[in-house]
Amino acid sequence: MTHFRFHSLTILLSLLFASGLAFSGLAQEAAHDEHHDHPVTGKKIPSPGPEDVDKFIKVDKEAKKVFIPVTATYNDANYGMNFNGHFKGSAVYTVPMGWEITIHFKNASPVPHSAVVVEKYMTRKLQVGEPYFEGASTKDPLKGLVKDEKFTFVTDDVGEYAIACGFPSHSAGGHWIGLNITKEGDEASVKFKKLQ
Ligand SMILES: [Cu+2]
Repeated sequence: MTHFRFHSLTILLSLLFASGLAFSGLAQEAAHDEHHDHPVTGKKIPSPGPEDVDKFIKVDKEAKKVFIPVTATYNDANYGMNFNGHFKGSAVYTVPMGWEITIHFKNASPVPHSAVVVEKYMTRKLQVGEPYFEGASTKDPLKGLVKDEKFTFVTDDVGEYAIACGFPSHSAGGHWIGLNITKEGDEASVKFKKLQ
């Protein structure tokens, strides 16, 4: 009987210890979410608004090609976790299916970032996974060590996608912008929400 009691106490203590560990894990995650660990969060310049769209897309309608410059940490919006000053889908590119997209990725901060095109719902995950379209990411997006790289892919499916940062937890923290591939249409465009 004594032995049994001792054993129950051990189990109880183990459970308490385990829940303590789980709690400290959550606390660490919360601290990470606030991004106190980012040393440089970008310049204090305004995010581009509707009047600036021409600087952030080049369209060749005849060739059905789009060129999109995408700078991570363009400014300090969202603790630097932005593309061209936008985050959480506040910029949305719209491109017809079958067109070719070239993304010119740049990282303006010493913090690792990357770009990978995934289905929009994937942005909520800790890791966004493989690019949806073949070739639609910077090299090794999980590590995000690329500073300047171009990649080209063909939009061979319709749907709501995101240009997301592949560095773990960044897209869940808002480091993504929208990319809609439409079935019809002969024009590509970008819309910027007005951010203060
Ligand atoms: Cu990032």
